[in-house]
Amino acid sequence: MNNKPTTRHKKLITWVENWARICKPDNVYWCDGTREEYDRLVKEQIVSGIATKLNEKTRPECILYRSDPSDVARIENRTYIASVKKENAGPTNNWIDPNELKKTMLALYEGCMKGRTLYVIPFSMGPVGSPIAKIGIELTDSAYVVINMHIMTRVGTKVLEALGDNGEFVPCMHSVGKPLAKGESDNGQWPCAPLDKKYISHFPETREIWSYGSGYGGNALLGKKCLALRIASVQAGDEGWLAEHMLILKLTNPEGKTKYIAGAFPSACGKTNLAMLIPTVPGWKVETIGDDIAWMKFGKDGRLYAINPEAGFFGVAPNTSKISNPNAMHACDRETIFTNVAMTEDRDVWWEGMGMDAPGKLIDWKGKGWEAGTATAPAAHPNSRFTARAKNCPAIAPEWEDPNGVPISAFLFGGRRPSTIPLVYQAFDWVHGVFMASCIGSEITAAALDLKVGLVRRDPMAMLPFCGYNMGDYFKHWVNLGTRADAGKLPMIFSVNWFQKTKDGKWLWPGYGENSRVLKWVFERCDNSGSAVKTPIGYMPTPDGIETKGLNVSADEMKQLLSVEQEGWVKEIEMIKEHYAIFGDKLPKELSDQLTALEARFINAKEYGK
Ligand code: O2Y
Ligand code: MN
Repeated sequence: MNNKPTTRHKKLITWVENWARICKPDNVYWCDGTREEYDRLVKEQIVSGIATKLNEKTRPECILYRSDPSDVARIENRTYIASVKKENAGPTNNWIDPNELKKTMLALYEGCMKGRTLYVIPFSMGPVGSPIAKIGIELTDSAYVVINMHIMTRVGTKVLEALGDNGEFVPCMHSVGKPLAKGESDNGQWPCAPLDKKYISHFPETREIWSYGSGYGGNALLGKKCLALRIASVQAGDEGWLAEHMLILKLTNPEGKTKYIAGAFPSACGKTNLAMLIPTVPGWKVETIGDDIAWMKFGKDGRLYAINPEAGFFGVAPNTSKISNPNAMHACDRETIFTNVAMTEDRDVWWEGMGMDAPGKLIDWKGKGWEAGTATAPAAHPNSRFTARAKNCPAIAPEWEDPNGVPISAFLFGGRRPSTIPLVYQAFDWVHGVFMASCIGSEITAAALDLKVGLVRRDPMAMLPFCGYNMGDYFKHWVNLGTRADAGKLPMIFSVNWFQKTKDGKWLWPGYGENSRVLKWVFERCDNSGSAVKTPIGYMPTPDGIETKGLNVSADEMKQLLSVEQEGWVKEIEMIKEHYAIFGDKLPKELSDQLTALEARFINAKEYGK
């Protein structure tokens, strides 16, 4: 057992000792990040009954967990930005006074690890030693968290070596919030606290994360949403870089020329699919750098360089199939942790939208028998996940771990918009692009059982749940970055929308691999070759700008996909005014000027896109 500190970093040792005194674990274990450690923890979890070993022939080195039904997703209404001043959390975050929150949480943490081991996880977000990477230390009483962190980040001794005796780290405190009495065990049950005791808390001034009561995903794997987005966005704002909810892909044209594109889309808009896309346009190739988060800094050449701070994918299983995303399917062929999917009789995995019927009787995500035809609920939870190693993805780019990152040529911003927003258009310039990004979002559908059906839930830069400070200040940070850089070297900014529908509710655009047609135009615009026409909303492809050979979309449908409808945009402008109103005087003047200019362009315009 590594129960002695494997570092001489005094501040770190004292911090761990302090938490051990509060939480009173039976043991303290310093993770070394080795494969042997991973295998041992997996074995222990299988023996204890909390994890199930899957079929070694069909799913080598794969295991399955079933979580508690109260602990199945990120919980935004229990997620807090506890800045000293409420104004600094801004109108889009849950705020609590940090002293009050710490008092409440310290009472919960008191003795919370009795009967358990406190694992110390040194991890690096980004390749160890990269000038863009950051180190975090997560304390947790969950072995599930340790093995997931092994896949999602770089863990262990090499990180402590990079930290040295007094390096900087982000302290990340986590407990499942379920102490064990003497002789008690979890008995194969997922440990967590009730919903009203769950807290996912961020202290931006001290760059601390405290999480209590949930063992699931973004609530517990603290490197991902908590560190790499909420805390890192604060650091990026202070230090002049970007921590964004973006995929990064590498696009290669038939001549072998490559460009790197980053894209921000709200959760559940197909980011993982786009990052791993297989183009339908002959000769073009997409490779993956990352599927969820991008950290970007300016290089010496004035261009913006991005790294993927993660080392794996925490992907949604339902609707992932050999058709929608063969690369993701292959990434979870082996060495994968599945959470809340269904299990087949021969101990393989199954989920809705996997591309084949359920093979016979299943065990559903709640551990109960399930049969197609008689079942009344899905076999896999809609937010069930695979934790897969990036290196096992066939589409991973050879340079995905380049410590210096890759130079970004374009940013894509998108959401689910059944009308008004065209398939693709390009910003006139940086500030106009920031304006576009600040307005993205998805239309609220009847399925969400929301009273505001038809309205747009805005998700600026897809960062609504992840921006660790006042979003008005975050907008200003984006505007300012443009003034610090040579305009010609900044990424070009594009809006994309794969989700337009016909009047009778059918998708207008096939999506998936066909999105490569849009990527091709984006590539060509960045290469000064794609043809475009100026409209009130931005530059749009000319009728022949998008490659349509082999595409099963009619000329009329293409016209609709690429039209600017005056009526829809007049409504859109009114909705943007409402959206902007919540930021009060924190809304940068540059962005309100953009809105005024957009409105003026429509007033001056006679007819567009008809
Ligand atoms: O529900 C969770 O805890 C995971 S959320 C998530 C996971 C991977 C990538 N993105 C997200 C997200 O919500 O954006
Ligand atoms: Mn995400």
